[in-house]
Amino acid sequence: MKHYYNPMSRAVTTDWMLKELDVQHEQIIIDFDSGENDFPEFRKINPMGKVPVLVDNEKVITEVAAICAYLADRFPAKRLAPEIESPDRATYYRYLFFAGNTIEPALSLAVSGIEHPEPRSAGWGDMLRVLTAIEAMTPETGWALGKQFTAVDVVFGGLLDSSMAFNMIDASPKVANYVTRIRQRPAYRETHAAFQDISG
Ligand SMILES: N[C@@H](CCC(=O)N[C@@H](CS)C(=O)NCC(=O)O)C(=O)O
Repeated sequence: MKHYYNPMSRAVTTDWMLKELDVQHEQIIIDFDSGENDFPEFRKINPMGKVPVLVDNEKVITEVAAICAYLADRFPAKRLAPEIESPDRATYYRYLFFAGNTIEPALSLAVSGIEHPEPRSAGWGDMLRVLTAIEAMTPETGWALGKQFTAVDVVFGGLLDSSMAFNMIDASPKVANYVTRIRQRPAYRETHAAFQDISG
């Protein structure tokens, strides 16, 4: 399994997922400064020229949430996904897609000081709605699906963590406490050395 990675990128989240699962992999560092993500051989693997990328059995997987969900299903004994028949699967998918489809674009626009002119047609609505949904979806205790830590906490929790570290959100006490629990996980700590300087 090959993991295309850069230590100051979203690939830290997939690296954390690999560490949670204790999966052996080849770590291939993509150096943005020398434009390695624009090299034709990398663009052939991911035409977006972005990391993370996971290659497993010659199959390419891109997008943080897709990689984490794939890995959770690939190593079911580690129980980082609810079983396929479990009713929790509904909530699981909801969080996985909410992170990339809704939180990410809303935050990207907000930090650039841009407001979408038509929140009703923008899939993410607006920042107020997104923050209200984050507050409602953040668990008071434990993890997003309850007692079981899952890939959702890596994806959704990881995004809240980096959003706080880069001052993109003003976290409520509930969100801050959840992120504190995230930051205490040994696999998180092992994979977020560069971020710990930022987040403290
Ligand atoms: N939607 C993608 C976003 C990936 C992404 O934006 N990666 C950034 C680093 S955090 C990147 O590779 N940027 C290099 C570029 O766009 O040139 C995902 O979830 O994986």
